[in-house]
Amino acid sequence: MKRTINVCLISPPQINSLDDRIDPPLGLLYVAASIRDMGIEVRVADLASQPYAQWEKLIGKADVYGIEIYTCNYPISKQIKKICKKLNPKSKIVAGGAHPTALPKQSLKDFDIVIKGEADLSIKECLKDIIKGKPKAVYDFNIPQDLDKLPLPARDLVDIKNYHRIVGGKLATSIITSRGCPYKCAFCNSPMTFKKMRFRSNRSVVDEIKLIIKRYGIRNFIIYDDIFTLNRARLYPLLDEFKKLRIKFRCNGRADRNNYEDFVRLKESGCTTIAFGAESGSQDLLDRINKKCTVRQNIKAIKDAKKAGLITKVYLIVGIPGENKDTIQETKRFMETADPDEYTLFTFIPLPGSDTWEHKKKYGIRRIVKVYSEFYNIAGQGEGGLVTETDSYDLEELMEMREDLKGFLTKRRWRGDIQEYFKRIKWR
Ligand code: B12
Repeated sequence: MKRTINVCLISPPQINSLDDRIDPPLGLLYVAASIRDMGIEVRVADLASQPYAQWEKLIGKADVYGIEIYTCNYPISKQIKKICKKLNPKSKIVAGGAHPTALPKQSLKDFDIVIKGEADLSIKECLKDIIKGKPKAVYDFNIPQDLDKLPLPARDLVDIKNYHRIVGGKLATSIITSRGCPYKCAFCNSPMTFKKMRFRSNRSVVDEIKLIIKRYGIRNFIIYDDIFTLNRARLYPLLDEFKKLRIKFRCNGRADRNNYEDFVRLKESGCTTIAFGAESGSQDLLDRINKKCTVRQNIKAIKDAKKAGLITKVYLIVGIPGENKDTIQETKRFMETADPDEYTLFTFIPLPGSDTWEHKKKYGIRRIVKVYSEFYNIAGQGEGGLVTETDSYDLEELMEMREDLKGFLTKRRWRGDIQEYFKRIKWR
């Protein structure tokens, strides 16, 4: 391999999605920034919403290609790899992201190199090895301990105004102020990819926001931390800074960790919407997935957050192992009692890297239809692949339960950004 190389990082499209150009590929932009820091030329090809006929042109010739792979994108990533090899048969294809992190051996059958977990540091080692002509097959977890030392995401490599995220009625963009999560919910891949919880300093977050305002004039944000509101000692001073910046934002909270005062402060600092992973109205199901939170806590948090003037959103999952007609009724009752403003309904999928994938028996998972393109969910629409059978349901029963819950949910009245967004895309 020659001494000077160039890299193209690729974000595959999400073909099942209603709209896959909703947020810029933030993780990929972090990786791009690290590569640029080495003085290596890097481009980003975000294939979201791009016609297939354009892919070859968008990807272009490079020495190294990096593809971000979620499980549902695995099949399409293999197609993308073929395009890359056609463009440059000598190129190396690096696979990263949630899926190769969870299933590195399998991923190596289709790609040249796998980087596990956060790639900010490993990508540098990997590219140096490629230049030397001796890359490893797998680069193991190399966790950045001090997030402040990482370069900010290379947002200039995409057109961030060409994404559709709406927060507070206006175009927004994504930021992340911490990585990882101290909880280990059985359905989530985050503990596998991030291993350890780390926070950025408030100064670094404020500097990034100021830069985005200055460069792009964007003042509305979606904060993608697994739980933004975890640590009051850092949260309250950060919210004071947000107030001064006059921004609007949306974030994820946690019902058992937040109280009314937190919600009031969030509201005062420009928070429009807070989302909780309520998942289900059945305490038994919450316990089964190690949620470490009660239905009562979820109800109280939603009521308190609404009282504080926030729009409240809940993430629900239908088909948690153990789900049956009775637990569906419990979820309906929960939604009636808590009365959140918005919801997203996901269909349960044992995602590679999650505990439900690793320990199927423990959760009574009888069957997984391993058609990876079906491992998707469409936010807001309640649509998603049906891939699991458990001790309490088969595929048909799962579909019936989902239709039942969807029927109930769509009859209720909702308010929030997602409704606004759906109005816009219907209108377009
Ligand atoms: C924000 C987010 C989204 C956003 C925006 C995604 C984006 N492109 O930024 C939206 C709403 C669009 C989205 C959609 C979906 N998401 Co999502 N999402 C997330 C979330 C909450 C945060 C991602 C993030 O920004 N993290 C912070 C950055 C720093 O980390 P990162 O993105 O992982 O990137 C690091 C590493 O992964 C790695 N890396 C990333 N890309 C690459 C590329 C290369 C070449 C290399 C070497 C390394 C590398 O290095 C990065 C820097 O350290 C994660 C959960 C989580 N905690 O990570 C889920 C998560 C990634 N999503 C997930 C899923 C399943 C989906 C959906 C299929 C819908 C769904 N929920 O079912 C869709 C499909 C999207 C698609 N394009 O195909 C799963 C993936 C699990 C899996 N095995 O596939 C996760 C892990 C959540 C979970 N349920 O466990 N998502």
